[in-house]
Amino acid sequence: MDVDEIRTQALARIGASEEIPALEATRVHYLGKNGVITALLRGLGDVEPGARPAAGAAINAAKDLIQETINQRRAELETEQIQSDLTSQTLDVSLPGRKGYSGSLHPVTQTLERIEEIFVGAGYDVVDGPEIEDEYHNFEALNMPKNHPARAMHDTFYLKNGLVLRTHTSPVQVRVMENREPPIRVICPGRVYRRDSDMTHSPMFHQVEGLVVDRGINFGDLKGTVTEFIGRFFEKDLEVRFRPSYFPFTEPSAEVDVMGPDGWREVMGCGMVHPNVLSMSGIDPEEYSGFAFGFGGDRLATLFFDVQDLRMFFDNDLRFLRQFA
Ligand code: 2NM
Repeated sequence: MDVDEIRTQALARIGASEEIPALEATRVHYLGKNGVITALLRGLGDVEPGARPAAGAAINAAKDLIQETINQRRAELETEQIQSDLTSQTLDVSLPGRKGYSGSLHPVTQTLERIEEIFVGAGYDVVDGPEIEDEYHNFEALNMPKNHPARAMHDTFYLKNGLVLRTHTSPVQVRVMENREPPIRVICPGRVYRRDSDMTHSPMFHQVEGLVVDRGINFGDLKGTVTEFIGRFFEKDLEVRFRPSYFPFTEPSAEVDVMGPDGWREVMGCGMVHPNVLSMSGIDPEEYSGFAFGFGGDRLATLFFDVQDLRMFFDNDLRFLRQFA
């Protein structure tokens, strides 16, 4: 083959090379150490001296053209590669991201915070105390001496050394009466424990108790406070009923019902603090009187959020909890 044929064939092969490796093979075939063009240049020695310069120039021109054409083809193939990478590998930034969930306060916490807000707005202090109590603060100081039948109603968890898991937050209020002078206005939210579990009872639940002690506090103050609280908590003017009841630590005592969709619903207990309870904690019942009330924070949450089974609040099922975010 002469140079012209080789050049023509080489240019055709370069144009037909669709991938960079194929193009590189073409380059080696013509311009490599053992390539076709290289062989022609080596063969120049056998050419008749007079024809040598012209032959050499022709081969070199072919060699330069082949090299130049390969460079152009390589640039083309690289551009094509980039274009195809761009189409096959681009990110569709319009795709929606994977959905994440942000945490939120537990519905019982939300409820307790709303309750605290209402009472703080009325000038009450929020107070807490130990969940492990001695029997004196949990029972005796609340007018429930040993063997008092009301103690049996509390389904107490007993610990060693005369300690108990508190069955209500009243012992916190006892400690307030021991340590402060009237006027006293406190609410005590917190966990309490009773050996009880069904649709409406969990062995751990949250109580909120309120206590007001001052000169001249009467049952009208209690009724007004409780009624106002219920209206603010449920965010509507609900019908409220006070029904006579009994607690060892209050006299008189009442249960408070609220009119719901299917009739009266019990929401809390309350009463005038028993004179024995005041005097045991160092407050003179001749000079001062007080009212107290108590309710389940979780129970109020079930009424507010319309949840059927109170234990759902403690199952930690995220499908349930996310509904309150
Ligand atoms: C209730 C109902 C009625 C109450 C009484 C006291 C204290 F410490 F002052 F004696 N604290 N809480 C009380 C009264 C609690 O819960 C149903």
